[in-house]
This record gives sequence, structure tokens and C-alpha cells, in this order.
Amino acid sequence: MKLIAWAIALAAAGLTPAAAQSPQAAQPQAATAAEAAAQPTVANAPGGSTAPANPEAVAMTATGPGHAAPTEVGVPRKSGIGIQEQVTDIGHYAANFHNNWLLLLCVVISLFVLGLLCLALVKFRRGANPTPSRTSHNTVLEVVWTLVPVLILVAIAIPSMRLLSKQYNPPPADLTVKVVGNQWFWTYSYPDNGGFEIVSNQLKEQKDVKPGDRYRTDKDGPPMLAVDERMVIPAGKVVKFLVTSNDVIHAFWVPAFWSKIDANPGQVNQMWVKVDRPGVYFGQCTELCGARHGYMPTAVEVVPPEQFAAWVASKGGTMPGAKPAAAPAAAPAATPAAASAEAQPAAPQPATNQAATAQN
Ligand SMILES: [Cu+2]
Repeated sequence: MKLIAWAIALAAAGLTPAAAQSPQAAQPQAATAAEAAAQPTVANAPGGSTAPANPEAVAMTATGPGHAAPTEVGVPRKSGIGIQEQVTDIGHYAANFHNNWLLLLCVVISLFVLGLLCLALVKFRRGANPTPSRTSHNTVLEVVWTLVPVLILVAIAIPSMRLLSKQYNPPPADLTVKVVGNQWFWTYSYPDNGGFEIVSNQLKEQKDVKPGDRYRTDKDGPPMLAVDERMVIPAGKVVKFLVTSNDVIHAFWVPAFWSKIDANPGQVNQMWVKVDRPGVYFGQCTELCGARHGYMPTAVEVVPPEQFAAWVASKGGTMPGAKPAAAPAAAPAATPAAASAEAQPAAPQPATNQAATAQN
């Protein structure tokens, strides 16, 4: 008994949100620091925040693809109800199916059942109906109450099948992004663009980081949902996500895109989106994946295709069909940020879930 009590106390100490959020020692990342040193103007490069010398300063000044300010769409609203505004064709179809058909059916059926209950309470109460009917069979009624639910189910099944068919019959993809879940962060790689990979960690609040470390600002996104590196995809293009996991089961979901899919270790699942509206869209892991499950958000920035190409170039990738750019010559220290990046090649990274995982 004593042993069980100790086990429970230990588990509780390890799983509290406070423990999950406690600042972890920073992990220097030589590879990304080298990339930062190679970039002449880190702060002004499109999406250029790979490994800044002073992440906080860059977060405040960075512009371009990967750093757009969030809009009203793609984020949860305070006191909001209903489904988040959809930005994909599948999302529009599904939201319409839910709001204008399923919900309508639910209301009509509920009101009908409520009406029957009230009728029975009033008309067949003992005072009004002292001698109850002893009827036990009514063929017409039995056929009706079997047939009507079957018809209702068919009326739900047809649009459901259409929705599933849309989700699982993707058009030819213009771009593929490999999405990998990790305890507790996401990595996104771009096999069509040279295979570069970005690591996306949740941004913590200012009070939760050490002085000098990067923290969340409103430009990054709402609390709990903002990340240091967003996935960037082009608007108006069919994007295929190949989703898998490095450890346990996670789930990839951006509510405004509608579709959601599990990230299973040892298995590749597929999902696709086509978003016409540029913007920043936030989501969260939706499979209970461990102590920091609540701290691995997803942020996807949709940008016009030409900005996407600039972002890919800023990450060292290439566009399909384009010749790989020549490696930049040793650039002069054009900005104080770049100069300090060169002077301190192993600038400490902010404490992140990734750093914490590496330590564990
Ligand atoms: Cu997860």
C-alpha cells in the first residue's frame, strides 16, 4: 500500500503542468548556428530565424514569409462557439454538412421526441386517461418507426461518404511536406525542395524563459499556439502531408483545414490540403501523447507562391526544376546581428520542448 502511494506521488510530481513547463537548460545547436553565420542579414532575410544570435531581437524584427502576423482566421476566438471558419473546400463542405444538415436533423428529432414526451405526460396522465389502452401491436406504427430512422441514417450516410471520398481521394500534389511528431514538437521536411527540415517548438511566455531567450509575442500568435518555426506552404496549391511519428502516437490537425490524421510510429499516413487564402493557421496535437501533449502546437503559414519560393531559398532549399543556387561566398558582416552570430557560433537556443526531449 505504501509502495503504491509512493508511486502515485512520484507520478504526480512528474506529470504536473508546472513540471512540464519548467525551463530546461538550453542545447547549443552547432548546425543551425552555422546556418545563421552563413546568412549575411539574419534579421531581414525571409523567414530568417534559423538560429539567431539574439533570438529575442530577431523575433521582434523578423519579417517576410514565416513571420506574418496572425489574422482573425485560423485562431480560436474567445467565447467562440461552433466550428472554426474553414479555408479549404473540404472544410467548407464539412462545415456546411455539420451546421446546415446534421445540426438541423438533431434539432428536429429532439423537438419531435420532446413533443411526444409532453403529449404522453399531458394526454395520458392518470387524471385524463384513467383506463389505459392495452394495445401491444400496431403494424403501421412499427413499420414507420423502423423505416424513418433508416431513412435518417441514409440521409446522413450519403454526405458522410462524399466527405470521406473527398478527403481520401487527393488530387495530384504540387508539394509534399513530411510531418513528423516527436515528444513534444513537430518537424517538417520538404522532400520536393531539397529535403531541408525545420523544427517547430512552442514559444513560451516571457515570464517562463531566461533573460535573453526568445519568448512569444502577439505577432507570433496566441498563447499556447505560437511556435518558433512555422510550416510554410504556398496558397492555391495542393499540398500533400506525409504524417508519421518518431516515438508515440500524435495527431496532426489544423482546425481551419478540417482534416486531421494520426501520426503513428512506423507508419506513414497521408492528408492533403489546398488553401487559397494566405494567413496563419494554428492547431494542436490531438492525440494524448504524454506529459507535454498540451504544449506541441502546430502553426502553418500560407503565403503566395513567390513568397514560398523565397522562404524555401532562405532555408537553403530549392524549387523543383530550379538549379541549385551557388553557395554564398563568405559574406561580410553586414549587420551587428550577423557579426555577433559569427563571433559566437554556438549561440544558445531557447529552452524548448525539443531541448528538453534531448536531455531526457
Ligand atoms: Cu503529440
